[in-house]
Amino acid sequence: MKLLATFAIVTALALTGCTQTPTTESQQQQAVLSSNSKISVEMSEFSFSPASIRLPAGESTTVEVINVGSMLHTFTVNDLGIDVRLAAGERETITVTPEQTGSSDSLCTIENHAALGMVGTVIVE
Ligand SMILES: [Cu+2]
Repeated sequence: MKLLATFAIVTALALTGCTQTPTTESQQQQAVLSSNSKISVEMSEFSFSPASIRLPAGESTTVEVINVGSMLHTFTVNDLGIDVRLAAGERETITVTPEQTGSSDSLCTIENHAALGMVGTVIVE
């Protein structure tokens, strides 16, 4: 909180103390914030919810993977280098910036979980 308050004061001084295009820095920060969207994927026996997710190409997306089931699961997307392994009740947040558009398979790599339904699709567009 202390850091935030200090930042706000500094920003206010910068805005009032300068008459020439003082907003460049804050405009850049807003662009970064707006391009970073967030998606959640829940894992359980034996499915991903949602099974299909969409990611914007060339942009950073935060993906929160949550294991709401009672067994060990993974959220694995080989094409995108994603391999999140979580025990029951665990969650992990990753950041993905896919460069190429297209469709990739997601799956759980534990035993026969994929065959039982733990498969999905990641669409980069
Ligand atoms: Cu699994």
